Amino acid sequence: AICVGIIFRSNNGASSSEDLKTNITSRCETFLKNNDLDSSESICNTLWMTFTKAFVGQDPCAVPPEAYRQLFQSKYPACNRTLFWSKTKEISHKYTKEKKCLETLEDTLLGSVMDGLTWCGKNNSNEIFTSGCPAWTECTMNPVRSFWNWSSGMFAEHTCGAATVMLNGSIATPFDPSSFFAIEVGRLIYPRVSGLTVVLVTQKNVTSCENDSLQNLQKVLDPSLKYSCKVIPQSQILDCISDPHTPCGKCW
Ligand code: AVW
Repeated sequence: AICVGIIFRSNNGASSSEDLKTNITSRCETFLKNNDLDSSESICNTLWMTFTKAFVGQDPCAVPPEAYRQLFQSKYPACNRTLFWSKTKEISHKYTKEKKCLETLEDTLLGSVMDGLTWCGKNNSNEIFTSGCPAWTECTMNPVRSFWNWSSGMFAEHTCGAATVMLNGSIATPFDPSSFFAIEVGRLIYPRVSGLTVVLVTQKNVTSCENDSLQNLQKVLDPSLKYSCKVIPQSQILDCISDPHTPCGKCW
């Protein structure tokens, strides 16, 4: 009987929709409180309503990134403080959580609220689902991918000054042209952005700054930007994160 109950609940559209609403609005309120932003309840209710308008009633393979254009975003990082990442999710977020000089998309309101969540709707239905949604590669215009596509693009368009990216130096292709970071690269335009520093995080010395994919990154980057690349052992970054005496910005 217990099993039947659990299966019923996890497949029940109404309850998963309520859970998602509770989760999103409470993450939103927590974010506003932790960031000394005006934590009026209406911001988070508006966020929820604008969010659902983007995909409810839509075919879950036909939600374009622009569907999210009305979403409210909090303040973006100040100039020189943006950190992009690709295949380095854990370490980059560990770093920004501990050392407060750089911020990722997931340190902004929308990024922190939606991180790790899955959602979709259905054509001609007002239901919201948090499971049974299209798999990541099943179709590109799914509500989750389109959200990250849109918010990554906006995040990059609001980046100014010297930008930084943590790439994974333990894989063969640290710069993946089909990644969200590739979308972001295309939006880093001089003189709003002055340069891009690649921090190539290595565990074993698999990749160097001469890697082919990093040559491709330089080809698609606005040629007016000052490009630099450094190989930094992951252990160095982890040591720096756990040492409160190393000043922010001195990890590499
Ligand atoms: P990523 P990005 N199945 O590490 O450059 C399920 O490749 O794309 O970095 N989820 C997936 C899949 C998949 N096949 N591929 C990617 N994801 C999800 C926003 C997963 O949650 C920030 F500003 C993974 O952790 C960064 O600068 C996440 O997408 C940049 O875009 C990122 O995949 C990172 O995107």
